[in-house]
Formats: sequence, C-alpha cells, structure tokens
Amino acid sequence: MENKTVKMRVMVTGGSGLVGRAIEHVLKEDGGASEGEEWIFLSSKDGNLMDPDETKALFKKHQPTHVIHLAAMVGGLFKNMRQNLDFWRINMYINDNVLQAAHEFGVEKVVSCLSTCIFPDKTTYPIDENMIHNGPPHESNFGYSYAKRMIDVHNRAYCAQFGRKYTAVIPTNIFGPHDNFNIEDGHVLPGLIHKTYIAMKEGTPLQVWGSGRPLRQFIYSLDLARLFLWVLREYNEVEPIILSVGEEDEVSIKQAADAVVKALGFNGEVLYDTSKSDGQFKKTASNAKLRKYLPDFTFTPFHKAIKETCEWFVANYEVARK
Ligand code: NAP
Ligand code: GFB
Repeated sequence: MENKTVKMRVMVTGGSGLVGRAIEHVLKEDGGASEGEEWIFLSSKDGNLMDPDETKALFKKHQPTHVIHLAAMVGGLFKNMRQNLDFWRINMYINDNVLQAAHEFGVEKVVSCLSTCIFPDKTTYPIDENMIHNGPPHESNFGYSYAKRMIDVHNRAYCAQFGRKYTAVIPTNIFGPHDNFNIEDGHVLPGLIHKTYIAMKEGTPLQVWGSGRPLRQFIYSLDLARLFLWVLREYNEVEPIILSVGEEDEVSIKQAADAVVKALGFNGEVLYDTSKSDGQFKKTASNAKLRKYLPDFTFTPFHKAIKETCEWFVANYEVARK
C-alpha cells in the first residue's frame, strides 16, 4: 500500500459558504488540487466557532497544517446597518478562537479574510493595503469593519510575539454560485438576481434599491478561489493583499442591475427606490500589489460571470440560500 505523504492538510472554516464552495469547485472540477494535499471543508454544523472548546475540538480532530479562515457573520449593506453589534461580537469571537487555536495547534499558515469595505470612509483613491487603519470605516458597517481590522492586528501580533506567518486577503465584493440570495440580508448582486427572477415570474417591476449611482468592483467567486489557492501556496507576507479586479473594471450599481436584467432576459420595468440607502458611494481599491505577483492572471469577464451565476440560481432555485 503506497503511503501517501500529506504535504498539506488544509482546513477551510466557513467551507459551506459562497467562497468555500468556490474553492471546493476549483479544486475538484478545475484541476486546482495538488499532490499530497488533503482538504477539509467545515460548516457551522461541524462546530460553532464562537465557542472556544468547539473550535479547539475541530483542530484536535483534523490536525490541520494550514487553515483558510472564511467563517464569519456576513451580509450586505442593509443587514450590516441593522446589526452592527452582532457583526462586531460574532466575528470577534470567531476570529480570536480560530487564530488562537491555530497557534496552539502549531498550524503553519492561516489565510484569513478581510474586505475592501473595511477601509476608512474618508480616504484618497485608489485604496491600497497600507490604508486599513487610517481612519474610521463607513458608518453603515463599522461593527464588521472593526472586527475584520482586528484580524490584521492579530496577524501582526502573532508574528511579533511568536514568529507566526499568519496572513489575510482583502477581497472586493464577491458573487457567484452558492451565494446568499436572501433579499433582505444578502449582497447587491444576489439580491438583484433573486428580485429579477421574482419580477419575471410575477410580471412586476424590478425594484433596485438606492440611486444606482454608487460604484463597486465585483470579483467572481471562482476567480477569487483560484487566487486563494495561490495565496495559500505561494504568498508569504504577513501583510494582507487586496484580491480585486482593476480600478478600470469598477461599475455602477445601475450597470450591475442592467447586466442582471440582460442575463435573465427581463423585459419589465426597472424602478429605483431612492428611499433606500446607497451606503458607501465608492471603495475603489488598487490591485497593483496582486498584479506585481501575478501580472498575467485573467479575471472572468463580468457579463460572463453574471450569466453563469444567474444560470446557477435558476437551475438551483429550490436549494439556493434565499
Ligand atoms: P457565507 O456564504 O455567508 O458563508 C459563511 C460561512 O461561515 C458558512 O460556511 C457558515 O456556516 C460559516 N459560519 C458562520 N458562522 C459560523 C460559526 N459561528 N461557526 C462556524 N461556522 C460559521 O460567506 P462568504 O460570502 O463565503 O464569505 C467568506 C469570507 O469572505 C468571510 O470571511 C467574509 O467576511 C469574506 N468576504 C465576503 C465578501 C462577499 O461579498 N461575500 C466580500 C469580502 C469578504 P453555515 O453554512 O453552516 O452557516
Ligand atoms: O452588496 P451590498 O449590499 O453592500 O451593496 P456594499 C449595496 C449597494 O447596492 C447600495 C445597492 O448602493 C444599495 O443601494 N442595491 C441596489 C442593493 N439594490 C440592492 C439589493 O437588492 N440588495 C442590496 N444589498 N443592495 C457591503 C458591506 O457593502 O460590502 C459588507 O456592508 C460587506 O460589510 C460587503 O463587506 C462586501 O457593497 O454597500
């Protein structure tokens, strides 16, 4: 019996979510897996990471050499506006438990997740990795933003005190199959896909929230997954790295809505409910650091990614999170 040497045993917290499922897809369907790597994808059913004992039990059971830490309380603008305290407390507990358990169990590398929405609200553009702590975040999601910023503080402290090489990525707005399509709690693209689907079924107008004027950079979950595998295997800085399409790929919410309408073939009326918040007007991030490492990485064209996500949603409507 040939004994398979395990080079890396990677435990993915939050493995059942949008990003976790994308990493699993790229590994299984996209030839992303490498020799001698074992992968474990966790959901909250495997253990509640807000509980330190349950967290340690997962590390004891799986003995990971590497961790991709995705687990978090996640939501769109409107859920953040409603629950800033929950986003702060829940994510602080999860992050401290996971990073402390990783340290105690001798995990070689942890890649955690920040977000481009945590940067200072009053800032120059484009935003880059050095600006995380330069001022207060946007009011709408300060709880989530401060909790995420503390991951960077954790990583720097584990490095300073114990020489740990724990790091983090800073994705921009992510979308794709297995997203959270819940209209009240989810992000803009899954929300618009779900609302357009209903408008087509019921012959009613599509209600886009806000003015449609804010600007966003969107990254397809499968592209992010490919970049995550590179960060896990090749990126060795403690400093975080922004994973985003370029500034030139920034689109308005209206352009995003038009792309969803086109992909689903909706011919009805599109209305803008300006009584709803626009949130941050823009959070334009630079991917220059990523480009320095991976000058030739190609992102899936936005309209193609939207089309694939819409097709996934329609085909999986019964099981999609909504
Ligand atoms: P998601 O789809 O909401 O998935 C969240 C994951 O975390 C799920 O697997 C969930 O498990 C798990 N989880 C939540 N609470 C938990 C707990 N107490 N104990 C154990 N597991 C728990 O999130 P996502 O969009 O994939 O986000 C992944 C990471 O990317 C997060 O850290 C998020 O902050 C970051 N991020 C997301 C975006 C975006 O636009 N989506 C943008 C930037 C950064 P269950 O499935 O069992 O609930
Ligand atoms: O993805 P989203 O909810 O969050 O996008 P953010 C909000 C923007 O889309 C606002 C408009 O300008 C909304 O007015 N919008 C239009 C909609 N229609 C809809 C809709 O049906 N649903 C939603 N949700 N928005 C989040 C942060 O900011 O970014 C989170 O609050 C997280 O913490 C996430 O980091 C990545 O992009 O504004």
